[in-house]
Parts: sequence; C-alpha cells; structure tokens
Amino acid sequence: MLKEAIVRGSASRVVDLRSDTVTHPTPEMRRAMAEAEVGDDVFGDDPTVNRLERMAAGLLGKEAALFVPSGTMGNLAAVLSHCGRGDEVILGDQCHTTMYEAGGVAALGGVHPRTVPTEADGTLRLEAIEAAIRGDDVHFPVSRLICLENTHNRRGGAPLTVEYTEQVGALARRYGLRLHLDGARLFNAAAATGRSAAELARAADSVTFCLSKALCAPVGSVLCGSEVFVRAARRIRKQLGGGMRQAGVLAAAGIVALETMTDRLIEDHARARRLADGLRPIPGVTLEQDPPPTNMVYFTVAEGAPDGEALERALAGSGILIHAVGSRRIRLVTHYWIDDEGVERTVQAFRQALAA
Ligand code: TLP
Repeated sequence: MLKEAIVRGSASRVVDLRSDTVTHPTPEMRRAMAEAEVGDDVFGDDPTVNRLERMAAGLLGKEAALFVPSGTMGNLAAVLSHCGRGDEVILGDQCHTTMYEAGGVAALGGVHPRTVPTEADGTLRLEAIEAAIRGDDVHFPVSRLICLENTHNRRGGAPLTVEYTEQVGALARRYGLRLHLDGARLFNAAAATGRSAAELARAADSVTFCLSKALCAPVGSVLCGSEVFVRAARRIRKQLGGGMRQAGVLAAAGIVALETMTDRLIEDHARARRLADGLRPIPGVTLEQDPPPTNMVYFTVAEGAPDGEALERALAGSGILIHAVGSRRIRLVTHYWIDDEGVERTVQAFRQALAA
C-alpha cells in the first residue's frame, strides 16, 4: 500500500529515506519534459540533449559530455573507454563499482579489478594505490586506470577534497595511468567542501555525475571528459544499448536539475545533521559519521535492540521507508522531498521502535 501511494505520486504522507534515487521530478521538470524539443540523439540531432551535454561539460570544466541512462552505465562506459581486455583498474573495495555494478567491468569489459582498502573517509591511501600499480612483467595485467568515488556512498557520504583528488591525479600521471571519478553525488561534495564541481573533477580524466539522485531528475547521468574520450565512450554507450533516441524529454529535466537543484543541497545536508541530532541520544544507536558530512546518515543498532529488518517493518507501519544495508546497519538519505516534519516524524518513529 505504501508503494502504491508512492507510485501514484500521492506520497505526501510517506517519508522515503531509502535513497536519493527515489526523488520524483519537480513540477518545473515535468513542464520542461512536456515541452522539450527533441530529435534522434543517436544521430546527434536532439537539441535538448546537446544543450545538457554542453552545460554539463562547462560545469565540470571538461571539453565534452555524454548523457547516459544511469550512473552504472556512465562508470562502465568510462572504464571500457580507458581500458582494454586484460587491463587492470585500481579501485576501492567499498566503492559502488566494486560493490553494486554487477561486476560489469569484468563481465562486459574483461577488465581486471584490483581493489585496495577504502579508508573511513572514503579515500584510498596513496601508498596503497602506488603499491597496487603493476610493474612491467609478462605475468601481470597492465595497470591502466584508478577510480575514486566522491561523495563516498558506503563511507557515509564522505566528500573527497580537491587536494586529495589532485594528489591521486598526480600519482596516476606519474605512472601513465588515467583517473576516473565516480561523482554520482559530486554536487553534494561541492556543497560540503565549498569547492566547485569543476575543481573537484580537475584532476580526473573522466567524471560521471548523476542527475537522478539528489538533483531530482527522473533518469540519467552525465559522463564528462576530453573530446577524444567522449567520442570513444559514445561508441561504447551504443554497444551497451544506451543510445536513447528522443532523449530530450529526459535531458530537459536534467537541465532544470542543473539550473535549480545544486544550490539547495546544503538544505539536505542540514536535515541529515538534524536527523543525526535526533538519533544520537537514542539508546542502542551508534552514528558512524558524526556529524554526517553530506546527505546520508549511517548508524548501527546494538545487539538486543530490533535489527535492521525489524526496524524497516516497524517504520514502514508509520509511513517511513528506510534501508537496512546490513543486519544492524541502517542508511537514511535526505533529499528534496524530505522536509523538517519528515525528519521529526522519523526521529519519533525510531524512538518508539527502539524503546519497544
Ligand atoms: N547508488 C544507489 C544504489 O545502487 C546503492 C543508492 O541508493 O545509493 N555511483 C554511486 C556512488 C552510487 O551511489 C550509485 C547508485 C551509482 C554510482 C549508480 O547509479 P545508478 O543507480 O544511476 O546506476
């Protein structure tokens, strides 16, 4: 019944904190979608897609951009553009590409993932990256690419700094490797660090960011890089079945997202901190990042208290949807459709469920 309410759009009573991917388009986006000028984007004819791509490239400080259906396809197209079969990509053991992209880089690209430990702040230690870079030996795959994630999902939405990203970029260049940045929530990182998305992406050869998460657009991500890189990625997008024809109806929402949604992300971050303030005093709750750095609140519940599944059920009964990412590990994500009342109701519902 809750799901039905969400699907019908009458979600006012539902507080959906499972992810920022659940965000519906705003009325302004829906209008822009209805009125979008379109063409066949595989022929390069869709003026709205072209406009979104130019806008995204400009904002990210790159030469060119490619509209893709999802963050997963953006990351995959990037890895497949940088690497050939048997090449190796160095990435964190907790990053989205390692954890949640169905092994696409190996399955579809024959690219060998070499994972290094992800630190608590979402970084990979420079020494760990350097130690993972292969020497020239016939036994080894060829190291080709390093991937970073900003903000880091499984590390509580931690933003990487410009300085750290530049250090990894310098390391990559020293060894002739490329750097890809999974910036699914790069604008959250920009809001949190006070640096522009372009600065955060400057050291990267390619960067993906998502329109369909905190920025509220219904579908789509953008992959940015040099002209040559984007030309290669465009062919790979076609190979993957991601050439989308009259995609201007989707790109139109993306343009509104870039125009209207980036400056307000600090509101989501403030609400995440308020959620944390409400949860902190509840016995049995341990916040992982305190205060939460961006729009995610991760916490664990003590043994003896209801576990993640029980809490999911209990809160759903009050119209609050949450996501247990482990048996006792919960993630709450704030976004455009979560207001102050939703935060209050959520804290109240946790108080009740954990007192029981
Ligand atoms: N993340 C989703 C789930 O897949 C876990 C979420 O709810 O957070 N990079 C990062 C850092 C992401 O968090 C995600 C989605 C993606 C890439 C993939 O984006 P999509 O879902 O558009 O393929």
